[in-house]
Amino acid sequence: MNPLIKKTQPFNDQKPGTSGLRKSVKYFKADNYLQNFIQSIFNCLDKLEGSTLVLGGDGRYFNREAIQIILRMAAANGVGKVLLGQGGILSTPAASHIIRKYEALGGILLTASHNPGGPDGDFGVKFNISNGGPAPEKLTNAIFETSRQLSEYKIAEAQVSPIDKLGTFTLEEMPVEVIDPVKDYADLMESIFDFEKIRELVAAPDFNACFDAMNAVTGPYAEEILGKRLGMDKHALMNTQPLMNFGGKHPDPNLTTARQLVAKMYAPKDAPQFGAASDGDGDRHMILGDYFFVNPSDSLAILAANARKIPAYQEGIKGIARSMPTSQAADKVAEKLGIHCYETPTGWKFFGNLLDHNEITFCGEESFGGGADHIREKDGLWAILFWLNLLAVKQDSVENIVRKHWAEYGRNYYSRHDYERLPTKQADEIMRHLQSSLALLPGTQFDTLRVEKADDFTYIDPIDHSISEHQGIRIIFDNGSRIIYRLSGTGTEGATLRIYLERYEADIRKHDLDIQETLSELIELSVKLAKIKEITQKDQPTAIV
Ligand code: VG1
Ligand code: CO
Repeated sequence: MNPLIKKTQPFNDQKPGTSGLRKSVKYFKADNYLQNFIQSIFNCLDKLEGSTLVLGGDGRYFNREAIQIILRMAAANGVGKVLLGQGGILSTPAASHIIRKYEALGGILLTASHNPGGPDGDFGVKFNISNGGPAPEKLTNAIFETSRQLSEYKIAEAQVSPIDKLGTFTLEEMPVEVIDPVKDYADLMESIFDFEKIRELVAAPDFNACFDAMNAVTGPYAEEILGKRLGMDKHALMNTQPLMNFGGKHPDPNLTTARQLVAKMYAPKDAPQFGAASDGDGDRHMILGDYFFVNPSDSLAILAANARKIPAYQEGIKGIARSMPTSQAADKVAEKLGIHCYETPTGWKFFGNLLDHNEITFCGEESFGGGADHIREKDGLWAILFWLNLLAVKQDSVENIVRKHWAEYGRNYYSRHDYERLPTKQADEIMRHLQSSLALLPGTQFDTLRVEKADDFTYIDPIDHSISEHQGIRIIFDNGSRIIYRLSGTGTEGATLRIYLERYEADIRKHDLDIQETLSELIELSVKLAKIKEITQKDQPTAIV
């Protein structure tokens, strides 16, 4: 084979963020933008020649075209074999599992996760390493440096690969195996949870559940696992057809964007007992009860506290990790269990080392992310199946399980206020201003709140000792309350400032208060300390999660 060597100009903006490179589709469709990034990944992989790579995506607009390009580039770069999800489909957790199961060198995942899709939406590329997890910072930095100097890329002659039919074909000399995107993952889930028990629950006449795939990648997974294997009714599975533009909706499972599901679960009459949704690429989860929302930070804590109820975790869990802005609810559980709770920067890549070295079994993030050591990505359906298994064992409602948890451990009132699409200059000014005020804050009293500690979070990986700086401004008060500020690394337009607010309440008589009201003192202070109004002229956040 004679690969074509194409001359190209480097781009200076291909720095992967919290979870891969995300840009609007227009960027990725522009001349050589995708090609350059893929070649930059390939140039950074020592053992690429002859290796096996996994390829697939969340099915969004440009997924199929991108797959054709990447296959031709893989063949030209000497890749030994590609395992491709049929039709170009692989959820992020399924891709992670397949990389591990078939001992691939890594995988290229085409997704912009919860960002909207379509010709005017976003696209994204992630590289995952052989443990199945997102590339660590050392590698993403190397890819970025390579992309800034790239002058050529390799691609095989144009030809259309048949990506929809199961089986193997060859592209030049490279075999491409088109695999069922669902089966391996569904088997893995069946090996973790008690499907028999969940089937009984689902079949019970007084139990109704519903799941919203939001026209994103989890649709086929839900149909197989929740529908075929667990017996959930067709009508209980909503929006299971993956669409290139997600039906024009925002595939983000939260109370604002998952409107259809929320309307069902908050109906005044006959609401199901259990509701769940996942995001564009299937790694997030939202859990709802009848007229009840489970905060994702609480979800992690509750799963950890109840781990022994699940077949795979009967022996108990080794440790927990949560991203720094995630509420400290999991810490209370770890304390009681006598295990360690690690605090890592935002993004799943920081959990990989802890999982690989058996330091932790569960990990999670406030942004609707939860997962365990079965793969190296967060896993939406895993968390949903966990909850179903728990409901089946406990024979109790979602709300009761959460309330009993608060009664035992206390409640961490929690909310995130986002200021989206700020001019980058304003966002940087806010962060600079906060950084410069850190030294003076400790010891300062603001009404009932006294600052105990204020810093810019630095993480030292306990396994490889790599250092990650500037991972968020933390203001910690002596009653355990916290205000955290950080800039999003997944947005594609301007800058998004996230403010995370948390207040702990041990008193069970105060577990039924309004969240925003309970946090109001912290909210006001967070706006004042960061000079939000002066710098942005904004009175309100654009989103409250
Ligand atoms: C957001 C979340 C973070 C998550 C990341 C990727 O990042 O806050 O917790 O790991 O998205 O998730 P950021 O930098 O915008 O805050 V996904 O499901 O979008 O791949
Ligand atoms: Co996602």
